[in-house]
Amino acid sequence: MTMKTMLVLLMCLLLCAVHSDGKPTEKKSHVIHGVPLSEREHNDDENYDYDHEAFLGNEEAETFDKLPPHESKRRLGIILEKIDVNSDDVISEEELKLWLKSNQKKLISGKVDERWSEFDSNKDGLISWSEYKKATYGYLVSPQDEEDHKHMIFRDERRFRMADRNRDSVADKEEFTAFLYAEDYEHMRDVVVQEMMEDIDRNKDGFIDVDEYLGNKHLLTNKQTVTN
Ligand SMILES: [Ca+2]
Ligand SMILES: [Ca+2]
Ligand SMILES: [Ca+2]
Ligand SMILES: [Ca+2]
Repeated sequence: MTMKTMLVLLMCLLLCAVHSDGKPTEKKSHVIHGVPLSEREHNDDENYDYDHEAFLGNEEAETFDKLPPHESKRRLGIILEKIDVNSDDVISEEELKLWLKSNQKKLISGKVDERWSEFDSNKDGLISWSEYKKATYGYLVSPQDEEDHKHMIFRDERRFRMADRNRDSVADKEEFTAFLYAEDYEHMRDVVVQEMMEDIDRNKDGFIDVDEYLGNKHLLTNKQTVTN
């Protein structure tokens, strides 16, 4: 078995363990549900692009696509050594999870960087609630528009305040990442659960019945993050 075949098998095995179906994100709020390990489509019948990017990171995957086979094999060897933290020549599930988690963090960090200037209008390196609100809801002009989006704005502000851990009313990069990718942060769990309850409990009786559960199952299972 070649190293490349081994790698593909390893990736399939462990990606199956760490990700589930990728249904579209619910548009009820701006919290990002489930961070994909790659932006490419995951379809192993067609190709392994998703797995490659998840495993290598998007920039590295692009570089690998252009390399001759002997060079990609050499570089894969180096990467495998990096993943094998305890150097026992075996890559454990835990080691691969750590590796994927670190790639996922880099992907998220890149995405936050890409969007930062959209929100930080006064360029002070911090994002205030009013900057976020203006950039996100500034297009709402009529009082009716505002009224229609009142609940969404309320939810965003509640999550923004929760992410603002030092309570200085502005978000630094870490805080803003927790705001956007709340599901990945322990201290954001309460607000994530609260938002999910609000989305799923349609009749607002404080419980989730079977119909409500079945109708919103994707909200509860749409996880592509690497979990412990
Ligand atoms: Ca090892
Ligand atoms: Ca600012
Ligand atoms: Ca803050
Ligand atoms: Ca209910």
